[in-house]
Amino acid sequence: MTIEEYKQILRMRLKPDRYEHSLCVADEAKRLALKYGGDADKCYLAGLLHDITKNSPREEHLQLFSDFGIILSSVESNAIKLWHAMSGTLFVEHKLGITDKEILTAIRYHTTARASMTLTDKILYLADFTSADRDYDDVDVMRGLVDESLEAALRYALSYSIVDLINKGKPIHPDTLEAYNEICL
Ligand code: DGI
Ligand code: FE
Ligand code: FE
Repeated sequence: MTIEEYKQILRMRLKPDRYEHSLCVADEAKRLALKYGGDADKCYLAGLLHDITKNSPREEHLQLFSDFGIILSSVESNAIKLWHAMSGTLFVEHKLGITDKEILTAIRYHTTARASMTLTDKILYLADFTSADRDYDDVDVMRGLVDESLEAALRYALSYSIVDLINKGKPIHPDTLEAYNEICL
């Protein structure tokens, strides 16, 4: 499939603002790959497709989980915002036929992060924070950090996310905690 064909599928599946976000994350992931010696094409494609099931109804996520044998943990069952990282990976692998493990794991962990992230995992996770469409309190700090060091940006982004989740009284996924702990050790 060509990039244009992937974009066509995204335009059908996503709301206009989410489609624009996907294009911005793809551009940012490519920029970071070129800056940090990653694979620019893979990072671009992972960025383009990372939120492909973000606007899907709950039935579509649940159908993908049941078709491909995914059992949700209690934290996952109760945090619907985590679903699109798992269902998106299944969609990209099984419906779009993408087999590249770098792309698949980057999409899989783009929301929670995880311990032992690959360069592509880190680039996608951070591009989702620093893409041109993003606007939140610390976005300028994040954009500064991501151009200094991926590790420093990762530490800041994970701390920011965990504090935000705690302030909202939400459960923290173990993968997020493992990513954070690894950086602190
Ligand atoms: O899909 P995006 O909006 O571009 O960004 P994302 O995939 O990083 O999703 C962000 C959302 O996911 C945000 O509302 C917080 C939520 N989230 C991220 N990590 C965790 C989490 N929610 C819970 N409950 N636990 C987590 O560890
Ligand atoms: Fe996402
Ligand atoms: Fe995103």
